[in-house]
Amino acid sequence: MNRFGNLQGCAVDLGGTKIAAARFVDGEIVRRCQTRTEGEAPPEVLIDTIAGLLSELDFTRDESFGLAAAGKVDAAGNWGAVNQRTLSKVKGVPMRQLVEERIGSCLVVNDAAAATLAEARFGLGHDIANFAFITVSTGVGGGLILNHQLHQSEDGMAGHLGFMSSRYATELCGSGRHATVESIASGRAIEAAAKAAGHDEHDARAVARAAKQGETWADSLFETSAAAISDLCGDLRCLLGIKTIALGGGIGLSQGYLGRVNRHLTALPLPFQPHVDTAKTGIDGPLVGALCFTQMAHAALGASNGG
Ligand code: BMX
Repeated sequence: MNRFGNLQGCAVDLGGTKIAAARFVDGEIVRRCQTRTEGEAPPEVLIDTIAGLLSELDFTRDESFGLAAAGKVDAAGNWGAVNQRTLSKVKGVPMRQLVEERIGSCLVVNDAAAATLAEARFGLGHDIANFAFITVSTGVGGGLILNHQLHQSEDGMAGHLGFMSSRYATELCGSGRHATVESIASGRAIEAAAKAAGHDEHDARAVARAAKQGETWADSLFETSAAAISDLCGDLRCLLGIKTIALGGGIGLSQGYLGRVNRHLTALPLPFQPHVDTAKTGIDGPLVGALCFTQMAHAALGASNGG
């Protein structure tokens, strides 16, 4: 059995830091390319970047593709950044329509929701009725599987776990809310805290290296990030009875981060401790999930047409 079942076609993952594209053949990624996300770019430039990546994969208009994007995606495929500091010109964008005009047929889904689908089908959430995915990356995102279904809301806000409140946070978040999990635990938050501590040449990877080399200021930033994520896991346990949570994203998957989260979790009373492990679909989760989402939509359409 191939790693990702029978997935076939192209997928794009537009995250806060990078835009990645991949071509799947019979459940395996056979080609991939990526570029940096220009956070200040207008939507049409971001769409052009997507078009450029897909052309590197010899995508043709008669194909359709799956697009996972950071931001909220409503039922009509309109796309808007919740954290305006990450994608500052993405507001109420008719993304599905613009992409179809510029590139070809595509379905759009939030990137963390896509990774949730991927993990439910090929990873930690397989065959589990109630499951959550949390990405710790540029932001903190998430997705919920409730009764074996991806939980979605009309406006695309459902699953935005990074905008829950955190007792470790005090700052104004890019979402406009104060003291969110994202504002203390995300890659951007770690970078901002490093800068505030006088280490302004450190991105999150550099902070991780410093922590590994025993720098206590860097270690404490990751410790606080992990503590906020472990609180979020405890919240999901008592809010939705979720017992299994997958952790993804560049920071969530980084060496030692899961151990930090689980150490904080063991400080909670047992009923608040879900099982937390790293996402088996890894950094490819959003790409895999974008195609899963597209496959599910086409199957549902076929069924409703009596196909
Ligand atoms: C933010 C939000 C989510 C996204 C999450 C992870 C924006 C632009 N992003 O919470 O929609 O899923 O970050 O995004 O509002 P990533 O770029 O870190 O993968």
